[in-house]
Amino acid sequence: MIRAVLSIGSNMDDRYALLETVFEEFRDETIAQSPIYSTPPWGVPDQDEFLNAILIVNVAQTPRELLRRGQHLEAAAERRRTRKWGPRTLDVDIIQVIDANGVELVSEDPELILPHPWARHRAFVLVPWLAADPEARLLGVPVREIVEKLDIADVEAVVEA
Ligand code: PH2
Ligand code: MG
Ligand code: MG
Repeated sequence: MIRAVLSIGSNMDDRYALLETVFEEFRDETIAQSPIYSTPPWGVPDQDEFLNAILIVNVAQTPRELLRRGQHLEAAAERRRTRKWGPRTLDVDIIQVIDANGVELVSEDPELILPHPWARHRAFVLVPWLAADPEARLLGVPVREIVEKLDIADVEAVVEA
């Protein structure tokens, strides 16, 4: 059994319905879920606002199997990979994995880098994560402390939808 933190996002088509496909897929394995947030596009600014949320799941799978499940949902959403950090119908990212012994996994595997290399910079991940788990830690550091060091404008721009 692993515990994984999933960040989900959408800025195309019926965003709520697309996020709902992920909530539905993991309904029986979800241990915590954030509200849905409206977030300004990060990285590539000239695109529509995103909806983002965090889901914390317990799954009897390997991280790779979990990755495939997320990719399957992205494919079902007819995700097209056009531009890095560009518009997408659905993105399911694995932010962190904790193994059965409570140890946070660290991986340099280019297909699944853990923890997610950009997570610490992204208010659209960290703010929902704190809402789902106020005690969350990333590589031992309280997520609350990481958020305090982000640009306050970026943090305040992440608002419940
Ligand atoms: N995802 C990206 C790039 N930029 N910005 C927001 N607000 N939300 C996202 O989910 C997002 C993004 C690439 O995965
Ligand atoms: Mg992503
Ligand atoms: Mg992704």
